Amino acid sequence: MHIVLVDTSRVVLKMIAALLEPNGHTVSAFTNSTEALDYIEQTPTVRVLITSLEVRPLSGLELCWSARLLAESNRPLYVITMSSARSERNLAEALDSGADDFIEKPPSPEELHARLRAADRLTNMQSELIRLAQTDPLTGLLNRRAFLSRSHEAADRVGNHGKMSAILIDIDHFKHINDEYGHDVGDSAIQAVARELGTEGIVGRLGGEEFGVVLPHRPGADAEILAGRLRRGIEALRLRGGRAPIRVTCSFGVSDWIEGDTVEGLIKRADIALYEAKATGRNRIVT
Ligand code: GH3
Ligand code: MG
Ligand code: MG
Ligand code: MG
Repeated sequence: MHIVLVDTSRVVLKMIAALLEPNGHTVSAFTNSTEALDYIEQTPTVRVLITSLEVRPLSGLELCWSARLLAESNRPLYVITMSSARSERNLAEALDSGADDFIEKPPSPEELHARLRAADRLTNMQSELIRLAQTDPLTGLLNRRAFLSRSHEAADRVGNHGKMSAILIDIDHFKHINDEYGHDVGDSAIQAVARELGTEGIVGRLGGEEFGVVLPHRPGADAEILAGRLRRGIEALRLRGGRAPIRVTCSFGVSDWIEGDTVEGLIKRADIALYEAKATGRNRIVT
């Protein structure tokens, strides 16, 4: 596991790293707690934070608390605090500040390894739960909630004056596919369209046979080009399930980020454009 280790003493850091590294762990050691927090924020592979309570400039408890807030935005992070003065109060304060565990300094190798095995079990389970909560099981794409949440995060980075665009995609006459060939063929049509959407931008299944793509930092013109490519790719699909190969087409609504925009506004405008694409004949793109 990738472990961030924080202590004011380089000797202590070296000693603990020497216990961890032979067991295959990657250790990033810090004497400064603010630098450690920045590193954790920028490094999604970090699974475990081990920090002394006596660190600076953020105290160990403040570091715990801040790391816990980062972890709430959908990443598993196991926090272990360390103190040479083990008192009931230290222990309770650490746990109340968001720590998962508390060890005495210096830790015994057996205890440290056992606690890290617990961390490994727990963070693996958390990762799996996070993955399940974000994924649409039929297509493997982001589900609606995760799609919107990623889009909001992207919009925060894009800001008021930046570029961003969206595409909404809906399969044409999908009821006909279900009615004519059955629900299983309908499902495989949804899967085939989902595969065709690829991985450019934030891609999600928003509902039954409706999908969304958000392109952070890219103008509507780029979204239009991508939509054109997707439209042609989907049109060229030939699905099995009937006597003859089954064709499928989609309609597309494209929208562009405007000053003071919100994700809701962006998607609403793409939805209006999509509605127009349906009304004017389907298998087309409206911007
Ligand atoms: P339009 O061109 O106007 O979009 O026509 P449509 O037939 O696609 O219309 P609509 O969006 O109303 O129909 C969607 C249908 O998709 C209704 C629903 O029964 C079906 N559906 C929704 N989710 C699933 C799914 O997971 N699998 C299958 N096979 N069908 C689904
Ligand atoms: Mg519809
Ligand atoms: Mg449809
Ligand atoms: Mg629909």
